[in-house]
Amino acid sequence: MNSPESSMKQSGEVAAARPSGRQPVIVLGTIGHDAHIVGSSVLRFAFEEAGFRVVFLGAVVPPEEFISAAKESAADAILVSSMYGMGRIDCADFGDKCKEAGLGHVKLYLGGILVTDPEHWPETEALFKGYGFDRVYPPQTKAETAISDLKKDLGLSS
Ligand code: B12
Repeated sequence: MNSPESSMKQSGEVAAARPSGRQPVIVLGTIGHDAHIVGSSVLRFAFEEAGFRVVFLGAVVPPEEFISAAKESAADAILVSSMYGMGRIDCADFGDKCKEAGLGHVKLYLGGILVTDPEHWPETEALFKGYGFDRVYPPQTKAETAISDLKKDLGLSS
């Protein structure tokens, strides 16, 4: 773990990479009735360490709560974790709900263990992209992968 000073330096670096100079904000949590909180917590600390402000909603979060938190915090991205296999139900139309709430510009990322049945990954990815997610990650994805992707998507990477 870095010292608070080095975290502040990193957060300053990420913010300085933006024309606005504003620290990028993500909303993060585990959707629906899903109680698995460990993966989200790992992501939380990794994103904070990388200089993002994280609005951490914890586990058992209804889709509407992600959306209201993103509006309140003027979030750049919403990161949804789904571990218990009910992702199809919890995530259906998430993108449409975000657009209806005026959040069409917000990046939507989804990861975890999304389906219970052993489908081929490209089918699973296509299914959830159809629900409006910009990026969909297979099980065991490392936080670093999503951090690197989000920096790219927000135009922050060097
Ligand atoms: C611990 C655990 C529990 C604990 C959770 C405690 C808690 N509060 O967190 C308890 C005992 C409560 C539990 C309950 C259940 N569980 Co459980 N659980 C697990 C277990 C063993 C470990 C999960 C974990 O903490 N992993 C450690 C973290 C660090 O890893 P991670 O969660 O995978 O997250 C990483 C990546 O996946 C990724 N990631 C995750 N989300 C996202 C999101 C984004 C955007 C990105 C980029 C990356 C990302 O980043 C993280 C860091 O690298 C897994 C098995 C497993 N090996 O995964 C089963 C597992 C997830 N559980 C499972 C099931 C079925 C259940 C129950 C439904 C069982 C039941 N019948 O009651 C209930 C559901 C309860 C509920 N309402 O959610 C299944 C899910 C099957 C599926 N999806 O098809 C699993 C896979 C076990 C299995 N092999 O069957 N569980």
